[in-house]
Amino acid sequence: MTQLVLEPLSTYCGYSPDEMIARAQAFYEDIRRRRTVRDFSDQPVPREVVEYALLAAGTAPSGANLQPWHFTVITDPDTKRRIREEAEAEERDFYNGRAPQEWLDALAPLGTDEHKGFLETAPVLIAIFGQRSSEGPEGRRVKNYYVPESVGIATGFLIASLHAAGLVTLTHTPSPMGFLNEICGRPESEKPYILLVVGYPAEGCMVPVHGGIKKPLETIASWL
Ligand code: IYR
Repeated sequence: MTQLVLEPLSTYCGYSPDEMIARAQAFYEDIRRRRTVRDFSDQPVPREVVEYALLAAGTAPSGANLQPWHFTVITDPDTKRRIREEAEAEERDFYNGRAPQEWLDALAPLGTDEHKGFLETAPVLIAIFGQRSSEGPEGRRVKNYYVPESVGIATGFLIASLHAAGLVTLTHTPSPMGFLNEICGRPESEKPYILLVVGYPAEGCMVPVHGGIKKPLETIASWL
């Protein structure tokens, strides 16, 4: 068992209250520009941008710091085509019977359907897996904790980092997406959570007005 070893917190940066407000506001002003995009350009993205964004994702807090995630980056056109075919097969069932009407009604303002051409057009797909267990000391399996929460936080960091770098994303969730294990060569102990589509917006890219409307502060937060 690894014992507790402490070190001074040397990475912390403190600011005056005014600076804190300015920094919090600046972050908000930048992140509020983020829009989910479904119309991608095929322009390739610099690999280093994706690598730094993945490094940023990897700094996320996680249950017992077990970092229960794996990111498979797909740029190969044949692999993207296979993913599109599998995703569209699932989505066809979803939109033509599997999804209850209430769900389809909720999706109507987004204009989504079973056609997922962006899975081939966008230069980068990132399949995000959560690891139910990982390999511990001497090859033993150790259970991971708070996997969905940890993966969700890491994905948030990833999306924010890609946005800050000037890329756009779509958090795509073909359902079910077990086919990603086979295509990405990931073990059954890993569960695919999100297929993140990454790239530049197509020229003249349009987004739904609905998606830009965010709930006001008084609605999303309360103070006691
Ligand atoms: N997975 C389907 C349906 C879908 C579901 C939700 I919740 C969304 O926010 C968007 C789409 C699809 O990708 O079309």
